[in-house]
Order: sequence, then C-alpha cells, then structure tokens
Amino acid sequence: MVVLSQPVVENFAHIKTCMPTSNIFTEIPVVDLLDPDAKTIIVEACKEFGFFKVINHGVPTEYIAQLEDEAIKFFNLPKPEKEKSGPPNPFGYGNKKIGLNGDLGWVEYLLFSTNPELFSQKGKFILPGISESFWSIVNEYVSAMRNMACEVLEMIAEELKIGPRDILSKLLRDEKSDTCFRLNHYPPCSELQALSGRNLIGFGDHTDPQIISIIRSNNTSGLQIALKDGTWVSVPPDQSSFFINVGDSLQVLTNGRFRSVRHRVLAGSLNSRISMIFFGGPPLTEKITPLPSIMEQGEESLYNEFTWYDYKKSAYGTRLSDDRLGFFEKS
Ligand code: GA4
Repeated sequence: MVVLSQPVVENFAHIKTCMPTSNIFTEIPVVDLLDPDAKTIIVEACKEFGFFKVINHGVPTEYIAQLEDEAIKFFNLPKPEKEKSGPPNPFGYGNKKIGLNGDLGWVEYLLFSTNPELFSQKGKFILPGISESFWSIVNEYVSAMRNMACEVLEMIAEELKIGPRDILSKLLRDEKSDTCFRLNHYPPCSELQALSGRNLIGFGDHTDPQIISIIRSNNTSGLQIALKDGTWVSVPPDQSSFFINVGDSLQVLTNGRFRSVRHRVLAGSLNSRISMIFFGGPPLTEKITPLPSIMEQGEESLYNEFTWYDYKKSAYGTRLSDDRLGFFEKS
C-alpha cells in the first residue's frame, strides 16, 4: 500500500535519462537462509555478481510494514515540513541532490547515521523534524539488518575458511561500526517518459563504499545492476525479500575475489518506489586491507593500505559514478 501522489520535485531539468532496457535479471541467485547450502550459494553470488536475494530471513512482515508506513507518512508531509530535517550534510532530508558534488536524481530521501558518536548527543537523536517513535522504529529495523548482515558475513567466513567465524562480522558488531541507513522515495514521472520515451534516472550508477548493503523495496521495479560485461539488468521487485550488495570494502577485504556491484535505480512512470537500505561499514579507524588468511602464498594485495576514514574522506570528494577504489589500487 503506497499513497504518495504529491510531486516532490518541480522539474526534471538536468536529471539524467537512459534508454529503457528489457533485460531482466533472471539468473538472480536466491539464498534461503535456512538452507544448509546457503553459504556456498552466497560466496558464488558474491564472486559472480556481488549481488543476491535473501528469502526465509526471519524478519517479520509487520515489522517492515511499520517502517514503510512511517516513511510514507514522512514523504507525504508538505515540503517545508520535510525540509526541517535537511539539508543532508551528509545526513538528513535531501531532495534531488545526492552527495555534495552535483549529482542529481529523481529521488527524495532521508539519510541517517546509526553511529552514536556521529549522530546523537547523550543518547538523544538530533535530526530535527523526526519523531522519537520514527527514530525508534528505524533503530529496531537497523538492528535486524545488522543481525542479518552479520549472519551472512559469518557464512562467508565459514565458506572461505578464513579463520574465526566473526572475522568479518565483528566489524559491524563493533560499537563504533560506521553504519548508515537510507529511506528513498522515487516519485512516478510519467510526463517525461511519455515525452521522451526514455527512463529518468532515480539514483545514478555507483558502487557502495561499505562492506555490505541490504536493500528492501516495495513492489515497484527500478533497481538495476551491472553484470561483469557491463550489461544493465533489471531486478524484479520482491517486497518480501531482501537484496544484498557487496560493497567496495568487502571487495578489498577479499583482495578482489568478491565484486562490489555497480547498481542504479530508474524512476517509474506509474508507481512510487520506496526503498530502505542498510549500509554496514566498519569503525573509522579500521584498516581496509585484504585479510591475511584469504591470501594464497605469494599473493600480493591489489590495493594500497587505507583506513575506512581515509576511504570515506576520499569518497565524499567524488561524483556518484566515479570509480572510488581506483584511487587505492596499486599501479
Ligand atoms: C553511495 C551509497 C550510499 O547511498 C551513501 C551515498 C553517499 C551520500 O548519498 O551521501 C555518497 C555515495 C554513497 C558515494 C559517493 C558520495 C557519497 C554520495 C556521493 C556522491 C550514503 C554512501 O555511503 O556512499
């Protein structure tokens, strides 16, 4: 159930478009978290696509619906009300502008940090315009996502046989873990599509800088991922499942064995898309370097050493579609 009619952006000048594609991602790996073979399927999917879908995840539907309802209530507010929670610097309410370097998309969003050091004072949430009850629902959801992300990372560690089961998940369990959370609303944009026959870009193509991201959306299409050969394929929506992305940091931690997946979102012409994304990042001081236990004898790191703080600092100076890892690759 999505009731979002009011146009949130007045015009679409300067927002990029692309030709519609009919490629549907039919080979999407589906991971049943209750299946004893899940870890093998996860590792294969991370190598081939950097992307997979999770079913039997145990997160109750009502729980997800509650957050979606709060998001809809927020995005349905009059613009001046929403703007009380903005501008995003980098957290808060944003409309069309993504990041600080001129990227635009057909999207409005709320970006939260769940790192208490960055975002709260004496345990009190400080983003204006967001109620305590909304914030507490966000926190409960984020904690369920953290648990799922950790479970997946533990399965990965087991399958790769890279030492203690928590070698990766401890980076997200750390109380200083730098995770953030995003609610996106992509309003329909029938006018432009009818005029040009092209798709408006909701969120431009990019890779996620963190270790792992978990996406959930309502039943509206739009998400696309790039395959290894660069072909864009559309991911069929499934509101009862979660989609998991490998991020840049996990690509580095596995010395390139896993692929940080390039993805984007196209705006639709009929329905509003609402998505919620958990981004699991390590503590700022953590060194992002290939895990010694993964390296084969004589294997060299593909990357120069850096901390998550270095990477974030560099990322915030880039455009959305930039190859951020490129700056850290050994020449
Ligand atoms: C992409 C993934 C997440 O949405 C995000 C984005 C962040 C932002 O919206 O502020 C960035 C983008 C993302 C990477 C490059 C910089 C920073 C916008 C941008 C142009 C929250 C993140 O962590 O990195």
